[in-house]
Amino acid sequence: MIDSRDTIAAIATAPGEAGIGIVRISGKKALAIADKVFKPKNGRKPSTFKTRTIHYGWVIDDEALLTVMRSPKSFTREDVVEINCHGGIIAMRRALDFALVSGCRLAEPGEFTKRAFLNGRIDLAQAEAVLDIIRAKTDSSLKLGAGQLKGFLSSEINTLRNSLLEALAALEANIDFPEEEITPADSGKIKKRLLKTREKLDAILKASQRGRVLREGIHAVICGSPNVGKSSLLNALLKQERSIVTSVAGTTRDTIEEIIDINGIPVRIVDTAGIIEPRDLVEKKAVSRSRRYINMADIVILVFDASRKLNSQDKALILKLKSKPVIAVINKIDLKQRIEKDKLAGYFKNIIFISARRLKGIDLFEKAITDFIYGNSLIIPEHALVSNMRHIEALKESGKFIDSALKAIDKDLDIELVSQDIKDALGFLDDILGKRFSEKLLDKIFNEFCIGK
Ligand SMILES: Nc1nc2c(ncn2[C@@H]2O[C@H](COP(=O)(O)OP(=O)(O)O)[C@@H](O)[C@H]2O)c(=O)[nH]1
Ligand SMILES: [Mg+2]
Repeated sequence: MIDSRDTIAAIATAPGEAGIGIVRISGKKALAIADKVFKPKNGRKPSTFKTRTIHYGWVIDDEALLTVMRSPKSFTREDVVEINCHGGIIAMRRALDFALVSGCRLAEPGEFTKRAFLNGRIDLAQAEAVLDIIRAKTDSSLKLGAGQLKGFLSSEINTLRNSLLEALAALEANIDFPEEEITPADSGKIKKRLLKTREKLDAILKASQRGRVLREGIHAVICGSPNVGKSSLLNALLKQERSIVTSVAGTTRDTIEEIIDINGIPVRIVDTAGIIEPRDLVEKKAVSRSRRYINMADIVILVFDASRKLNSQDKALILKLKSKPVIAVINKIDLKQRIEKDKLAGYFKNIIFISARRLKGIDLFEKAITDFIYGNSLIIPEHALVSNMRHIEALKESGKFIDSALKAIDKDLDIELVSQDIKDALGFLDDILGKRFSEKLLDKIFNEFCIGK
């Protein structure tokens, strides 16, 4: 086990060449280490510096700035110093090594954030939000993470908790009575409270689908016969050339994956080779890979060429993809149209007409994706959505125990039993906030972080 009271250090910025790089040190000895590592121009000792001040000086012979943040007003609530030095790998490594030999150890992944949690500055959902913010791929995903870090989600969970705590208090007021039965008046009150909590919990869970989409994105795969314009469509979406676009059939021999931002949704989009009958080993591999992507995909984008009649490959693809959610895209509408639209309309609800080359209809295509994901569901502000699978599972479990408590009341069961159900429901809400946690859970969460965060 790691001694959480020792002092830790790490490079907090991304490796590589950059204007500046930051070495972060946190713990009781942070200022004593700064005394050894940092030579301020004014000749004073960093341990005499006021909190939240910044100072010019040197680390060995490199110019640097030192920021001092004393406990408890720091990210970890411990004494923290940050050394801004030049961003080169060697410059940063040297500053870090100097700190390490001066009496601290290298931080574990996510350990600064873990300390912020263990020292009570943020709850567990907020700590998880830090990682979501770092990983956010779109503006909306960022808003989601930022809202969670600010505590919007935590405050929703706390509302649920308080509501359950009230029900519990009302229930336990009955325990002193000899019959150990709930008075009818109280029983009505407690039921009402539990039902209201259940309702609110359901609303949060319902909106979580959108939260998950924003946090994790969706998987889309582009299929279609060779030469219909699959790569051109991906490029039109990327608005930059990425995969090779050419008029030779079967150029995209393998798959290409990109993450694109479609109205705030991170869409992982794979451009497949579009081969049905492989001619060689390379194509065979490409076909089996496409099949895997198709199985995994939330949505398939099936592209057709407007300028020709449906061929056997198109038809084979239509049959193969019948059971998947498909957006059919008819491309090359800038050319004379020969495709049998009526036939396609019999297969697909969603047909979008575009010209990937002329960048026509791309916005309609993007709207089709957004509609597919959100349907007509109400748009709830990003900042209050549940997006993390761990939170969703805990909410579901909590809901089960609320249901069980309600049933127990209806059946006039012992107060103890009802009370235990409510306590279990509370326990799962506590899991979300980290009021209750295991070492194993913390390891799982923080091991996903990088060192220095
Ligand atoms: N006229 C026209 N040609 C297009 C359009 N989209 C793609 N093409 C052309 O069709 C050919 C095949 O495109 P590509 O994207 O490589 O098809 P893929 O095999 O399905 O990936 C290329 O010559 C493209 O320039 C379009 O909207 N209009
Ligand atoms: Mg292609």
